[in-house]
Formats: sequence, structure tokens, C-alpha cells
Amino acid sequence: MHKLGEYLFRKFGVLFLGFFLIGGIPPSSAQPLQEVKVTIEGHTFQTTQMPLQLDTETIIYITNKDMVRHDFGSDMFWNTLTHVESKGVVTYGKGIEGVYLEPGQEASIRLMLNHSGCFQFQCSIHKEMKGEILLLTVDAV
Ligand SMILES: [Cu+2]
Repeated sequence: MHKLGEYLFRKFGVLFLGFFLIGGIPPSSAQPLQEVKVTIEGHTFQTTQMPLQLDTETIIYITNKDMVRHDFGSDMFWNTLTHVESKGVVTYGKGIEGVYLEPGQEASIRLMLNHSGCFQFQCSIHKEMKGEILLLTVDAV
């Protein structure tokens, strides 16, 4: 009985390790994903971004660190299929104008940026709050 248990453990332990290794290798077909991080603090948008490429899936993470509600709105979403995730709920569609963020809330917006340039965003509640995401490509020069 004891030996059987040990045998099973070894056998399945190895199997589990095998699954873990296979599962741990990222699929080679994975699309590149580029990230933009936007933090709202003190009624200001702080943007951290890498150089962005055209026609690559882009995900914008927004965090509201203020004690008041803010809005992240932009016309960059108007003609693009957009996935918005907030509080575990995913909303998608074209023509999204923005996302409201309650105090301490996070949201992510996933989309394809299909033309280069400067993408402006703003808070519709506090009109003075503005920021931008820069997408420059070699072709655009
Ligand atoms: Cu605001």
C-alpha cells in the first residue's frame, strides 16, 4: 500500500511537472501586446508608455488614486473596437467615449491604434484634466 502510494506519487508527480512545464511556455503565436499606464493623482494624468507601434494590440491601464470620481475619455475610441475591463466586467464595442473611475478604482482599455500621432484624453468631470498618448512610427516621419 505504501509502495503503491509512492509509485502513484512519482508517476503523477512527474505528469504534473510535465503539465506545468508545457503550460509555462508561452504560445509562439501570441500577439505582441503594448502597454500604457495612466495614473490619476492630484487631478492630474500621469502617463507611462513605451514607444508604441501601429496596428498592435494596445492596453491602457488606468488607476484612480484620488478620493473623487474621474473620467478617462477620448475620441481615440470612437471608431475602434474597444474592450473595457472594470471591476471584472468587460464591455466592448465601437463608439465608447470613456470610462468612469470611482476613487481607488482601476480599469483597462484594450484596442488597436490604427493611425499614428497624438491621442488626447481628458476627464469630462474636470475639464482642466488632460493628457496624451504618443504613437510615432518611422513611416510617419
Ligand atoms: Cu476628473
